Amino acid sequence: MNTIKKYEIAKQMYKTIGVDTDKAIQLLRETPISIQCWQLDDVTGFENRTTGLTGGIASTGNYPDKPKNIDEFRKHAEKALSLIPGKKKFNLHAMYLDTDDKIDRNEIEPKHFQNWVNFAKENKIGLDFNPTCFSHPYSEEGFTLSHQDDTIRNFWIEHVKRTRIISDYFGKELGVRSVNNIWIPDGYKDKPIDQLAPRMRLKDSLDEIFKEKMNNQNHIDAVESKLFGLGSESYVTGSHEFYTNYVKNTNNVIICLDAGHYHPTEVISSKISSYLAFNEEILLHVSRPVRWDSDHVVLFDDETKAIMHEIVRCNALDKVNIGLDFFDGSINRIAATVLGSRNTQKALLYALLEPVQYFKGLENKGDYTNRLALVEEMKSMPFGFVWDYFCELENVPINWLKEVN
Ligand code: RNT
Ligand code: ZN
Repeated sequence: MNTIKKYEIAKQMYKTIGVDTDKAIQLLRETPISIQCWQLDDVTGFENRTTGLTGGIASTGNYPDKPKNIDEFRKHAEKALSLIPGKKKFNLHAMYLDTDDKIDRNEIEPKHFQNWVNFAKENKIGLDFNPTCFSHPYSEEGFTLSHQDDTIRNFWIEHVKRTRIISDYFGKELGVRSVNNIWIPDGYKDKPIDQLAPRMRLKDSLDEIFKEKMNNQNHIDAVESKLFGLGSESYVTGSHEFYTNYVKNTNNVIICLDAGHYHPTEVISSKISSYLAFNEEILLHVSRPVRWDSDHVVLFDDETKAIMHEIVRCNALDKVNIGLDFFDGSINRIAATVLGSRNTQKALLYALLEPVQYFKGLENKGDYTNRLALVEEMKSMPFGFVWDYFCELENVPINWLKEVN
């Protein structure tokens, strides 16, 4: 049976429970997914440097065919993008600059990213951005924006200020707002005596960085919290509580919730509504922690579905920016990028195919028996037929693996 016939059957089945599959597909098509560039090369980038990946994050594995230069990298990116349906953004890090000049992080300018803007225009996608506050001699002492040495702290302040200008340039050039997400690795391996002083310095650095007000149509700032990293097991300056308070007290800065940055049994799907209750916009780093912040490829698993259910059930597609963050060097990197992106979109479609209003009605009536039973029934609905139809509409292969192989 062909894809359209299968879709028609699914459409009728969803219709009987009050779900409009065409509408779900339309919403999915319009929702951008921000694809992290760094899965394609194990978080390496294109700077002239000898430092490996630092900052307490790690990509393991040595699958062949890691791109050798930026042109090859862009070819891999294009291949991956061509196999991912829907609306896309490409998420760059400052260390992916494109220039032959020897530029340090406190010297980057929009012109060093001009080729990326061209790339985005050609591929009809938006861009997002990140300062790179790791893999650099000035991050080796474990502190950047909260370092006690003013020379080092000011170096990073200047770097981040410049990333805001570049992010703003992306937004202006592409007509799609760019999110500039600040994540710093700062923290202590062992128990600190003074937990407050680094946080006071981080607050100070951020205030200085955000002093220059920017047009939020082109650019918005985000800050990403974390519980621990390799080498910062006991204390991280930019904790969840720190940034939650920071965004509450600062206009136009949003929180970034990374699925791997909490205690092992803590999930970000249960945090989203607490920000929405205060009308806060959110950036997500959809990821998969396995025992620690391991950044495994995103699966179509329970937590990814729970995250998307939350967004849809809270009617917050316009409040939540969906970004991805994983890096696995042990498998084909293009396949990893495609798989994690498609799984995220699948989870979103799965959530969009739920009769939310009906379920809310059951809940409000106190009918928890039907709520539980019907949510379980949903799991055997012909969701896959709708997904395949969506891929066909978007002109991307249903069997994408064949292409990568
Ligand atoms: C690190 C953060 C951060 C990075 C990227 C590469 O724990 O999750 O988002 O993964 O900046
Ligand atoms: Zn992250």
